[in-house]
Amino acid sequence: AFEYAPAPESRDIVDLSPSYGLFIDGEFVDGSAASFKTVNPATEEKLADIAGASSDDVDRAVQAARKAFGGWSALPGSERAKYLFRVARLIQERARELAVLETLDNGKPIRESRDVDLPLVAAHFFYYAGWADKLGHAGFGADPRPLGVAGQVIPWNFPLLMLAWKIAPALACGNTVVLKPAETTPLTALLFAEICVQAGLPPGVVNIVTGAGETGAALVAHPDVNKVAFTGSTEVGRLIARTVAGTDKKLTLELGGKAANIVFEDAAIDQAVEGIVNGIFFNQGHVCCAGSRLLVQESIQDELLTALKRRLGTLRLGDPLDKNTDIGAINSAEQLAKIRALSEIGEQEGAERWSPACELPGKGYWFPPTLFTGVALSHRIAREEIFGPVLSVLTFRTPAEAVEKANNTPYGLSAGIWTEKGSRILWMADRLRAGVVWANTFNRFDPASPFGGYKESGYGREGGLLGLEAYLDV
Ligand code: TXE
Repeated sequence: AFEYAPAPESRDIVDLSPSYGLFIDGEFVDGSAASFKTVNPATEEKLADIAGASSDDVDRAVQAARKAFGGWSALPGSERAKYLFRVARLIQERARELAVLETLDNGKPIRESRDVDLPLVAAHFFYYAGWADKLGHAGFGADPRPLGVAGQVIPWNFPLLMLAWKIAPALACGNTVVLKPAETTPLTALLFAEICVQAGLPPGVVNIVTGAGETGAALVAHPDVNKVAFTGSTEVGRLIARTVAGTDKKLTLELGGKAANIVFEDAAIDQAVEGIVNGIFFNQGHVCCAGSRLLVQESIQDELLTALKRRLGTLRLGDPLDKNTDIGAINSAEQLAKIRALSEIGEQEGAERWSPACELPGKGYWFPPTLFTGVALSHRIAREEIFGPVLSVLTFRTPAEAVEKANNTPYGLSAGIWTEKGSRILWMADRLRAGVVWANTFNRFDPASPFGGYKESGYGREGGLLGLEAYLDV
């Protein structure tokens, strides 16, 4: 029963349909709310029309997931694992197609979707497939139980990877899922639905409803949803927490960040420069754990900034489908407006703005790599999430001052430390209020490693063993 058909041949070129339906109970169906279009942010050209899910459609999807829950949760874990391994292999087989589609819909460089997003997406399905028959040995008691129907709402910065973070552990634990992708990046979730069909996943185990915030709100509020998982803005996270309060739904929230990337005078400077660039310019800075504040020790400020500016001058911005591109398009006009507005505020507040000479394409949404120096902790560009390719530089003198400044933010998602001193790494990591602390690296992910924030960055963990706990009654 678990033999799968070979992947279709020559699917390197994406064959886009003019329109896409909702995926409910194993089938693509029409939506009853207004359809909307998804565009290529690098060209502003329409890619496809997408069905809009009304609250009735959300209800149908939740009912399909409820109906499927009995059978799916009753399957032995080893059988659920077979389906998940199969999904993982199909993702690998169709990785090029998925990567091209992700880049078209999101604007991220193909080098990233091909070499980072897609391998991690497959890795999450493999990792959680491996747990499906070992849940009794995961430290949660002999017989942990799935929660039921999971309602999952995800953002546009890593459309397929956020889907994997949410769907893989949910299914491994025996839950069924209704997922709402972001309205600007629905395409890879819909291709994933096709992969679920190809993998023979029983109807109703995975359902995808497309639409804007109202669709997400209807899903989160649905009385038959047992677990809500959200990644997105702190503002919407708060709304969702209010909706879920007073119900028996479990909730995990993964929200914004304002991470400090801390460089000490004894750091290997060239390596630190690469880490800073990766920290803030990876995915155009549309990363919740982006190293958006550079904290540099005062004694090396000039040396580091000179090296960093030289490096920024070599970054190539342009066509996301070009394999040589480092910086792609900003995902939407709204996000571009937010980045522009906060950058203007940075100048008004007195920080000094710098970008390398860089020609922006005439069409599409673009923002050059940007550096702000002379930034004070009180400046908005040092406190608010810009979610774009903009780095705010601050300085410190002592490790204690670095800790104080790094923690001086409402967020607490991640931090980075660059030093050759092992003891200092441990001393700092103990004191940084961040869910993830990287040392001499940045933006490094692994499905076995739990990820999530402190403070206004949210609660709950995704990834690793703790990522299972979020989908189980233990
Ligand atoms: O987020 P929203 P937006 C931050 C980042 C960015 C800002 C705004 O700073 O500039 O948020 O981005 C759905 N009930 N992050 O407006 O609105 C929405 O349809 C239920 C950080 O895109 O939070 C989408 O699917 N769902 C972040 C998802 O929520 C609702 C990633 C996220 O959209 C809803 C993205 C509602 N009332 C943005 N309203 C991160 N942590 O990585 C909207 N949605």
